[in-house]
Amino acid sequence: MSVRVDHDLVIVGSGFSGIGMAIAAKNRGRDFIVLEKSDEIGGTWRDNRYPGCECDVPSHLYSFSFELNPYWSKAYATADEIQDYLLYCVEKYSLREHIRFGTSVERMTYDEGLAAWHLTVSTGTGEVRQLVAGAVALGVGALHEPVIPQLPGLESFRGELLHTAAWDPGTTVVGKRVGVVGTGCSGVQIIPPLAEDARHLTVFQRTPAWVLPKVDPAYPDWLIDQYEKRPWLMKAHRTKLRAAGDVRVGAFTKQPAALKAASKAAVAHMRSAIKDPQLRAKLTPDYTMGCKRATMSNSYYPALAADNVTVETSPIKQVDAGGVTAADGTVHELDLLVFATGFDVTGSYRHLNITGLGGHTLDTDWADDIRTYYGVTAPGYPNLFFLLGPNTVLGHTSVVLMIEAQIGLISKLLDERDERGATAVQVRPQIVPAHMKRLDERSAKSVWESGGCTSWYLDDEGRNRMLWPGSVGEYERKLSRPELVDYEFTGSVS
Ligand code: N01
Repeated sequence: MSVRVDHDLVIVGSGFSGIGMAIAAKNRGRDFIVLEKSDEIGGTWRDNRYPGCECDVPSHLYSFSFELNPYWSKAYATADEIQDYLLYCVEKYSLREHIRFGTSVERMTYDEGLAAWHLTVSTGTGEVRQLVAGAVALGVGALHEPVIPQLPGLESFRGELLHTAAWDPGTTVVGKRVGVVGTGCSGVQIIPPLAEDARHLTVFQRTPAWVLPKVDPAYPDWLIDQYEKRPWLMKAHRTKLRAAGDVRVGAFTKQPAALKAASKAAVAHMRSAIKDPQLRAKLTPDYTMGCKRATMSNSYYPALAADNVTVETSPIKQVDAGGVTAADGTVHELDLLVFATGFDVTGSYRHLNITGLGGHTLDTDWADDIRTYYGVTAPGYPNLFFLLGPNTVLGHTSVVLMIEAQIGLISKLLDERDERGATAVQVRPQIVPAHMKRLDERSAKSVWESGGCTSWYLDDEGRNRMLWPGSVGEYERKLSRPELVDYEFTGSVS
């Protein structure tokens, strides 16, 4: 029995990456579908619905360049507003008919003879199906698989447990004793609203965050009107935001000294809200700003200074039915324990069980080190593309810019493959080690590797495997004019 390709392109995930890729595929007339394991689109912005969830990238830059939105209500959009924007894009480009909701990829295996991917997918009803795809674009994201640390005794806790990325919208904290573990970006955002309503809030802090003031004005109606009537004005605003954001990368990659002024501003910000010197000492970071993603909030420090809030810096020793005991013996009785403890950043790929050329699995190939070419292709995995993959996340400006550059490259490579009458495209394996070496050399000088902290940016060996160590402009230039000799086009359409 001959096997046939079901779809030219299968896109996995319907967050910013998946939606952007789907729009490009539709515009180019490709036969494609989108597999989405949840029952709605949105990815990060569908899942992260915790109180206070916002984007710390300016709204007018956190959108597709081809679909600017004059209606952003303020400088930094809330999760709800971003989700509404993505829903609008899905309707405008009639993508819904292409999306298979409740469909989870369990396994992906490359068939060299067919130059296509066999996907085993399961549906919400438990049905398991097979699909064959001429190419696969993974828009599954790094910040997707929530991590709950394995604290001793956690299973015995009788209160409620929640992770920020799986917030139950029906949850109320009014009158409750609440604990929050983690003070990264999610912790800094969720702590103020919880502190406002909870009877008592205990913040379990392992490492203090750098917190900058947030300048977040609402856009007045007259400006929204202007942006609607004169899109060039909105584009000019975006251009300014883009330039101001992208220039900051130098401070992270080359001149951490440039972060001194921002660090001073953050310390002054803390001092203005926190009068207790002991609390100040607990909240003062001992690593260079930017080593972990810096945060912005005007309500975080006032929340920590409130009478109903305790900052616990003694490590968590034990959880029992009634709450948490710290290593110094302090007992914190809790009704609700919230984990703002981040994500398993390579888990989203691991769970896809990807097998490429020669029966090699991505899991094994990446076990000692992750190797990609500009984060989009990986040697040994033809016709497979990563969106916002390794070494392409940003700490300084909008990742949507990176996603668009990647979509452009993927579209070009697939068009080139088809125009040549080839059946497969993959990066030449021999050029990848030199590319990774260059990335390593640049990352070694960065604040992420040398700033005196650990973070999800680094692998177990302390190598940056998440962030792009350059400007968006540089990345766009590399991807928009790809060296086609860097890729192998093989097979022929019979
Ligand atoms: O996760 P994180 P996040 N005991 O991994 C602590 C994006 N984001 O969800 O620093 C005690 O950064 C851990 O402590 P330590 C953004 O890119 C963006 O906050 O490891 N504590 C840390 O404090 C961000 O970088 C927005 O010592 C434990 C925290 O949990 C990324 O998502 C908003 C612990 C985890 O911080 C992830 O942010 C929100 C333990 N056993 C998120 N285990 C925007 O605005 C972990 N921690 C765009």
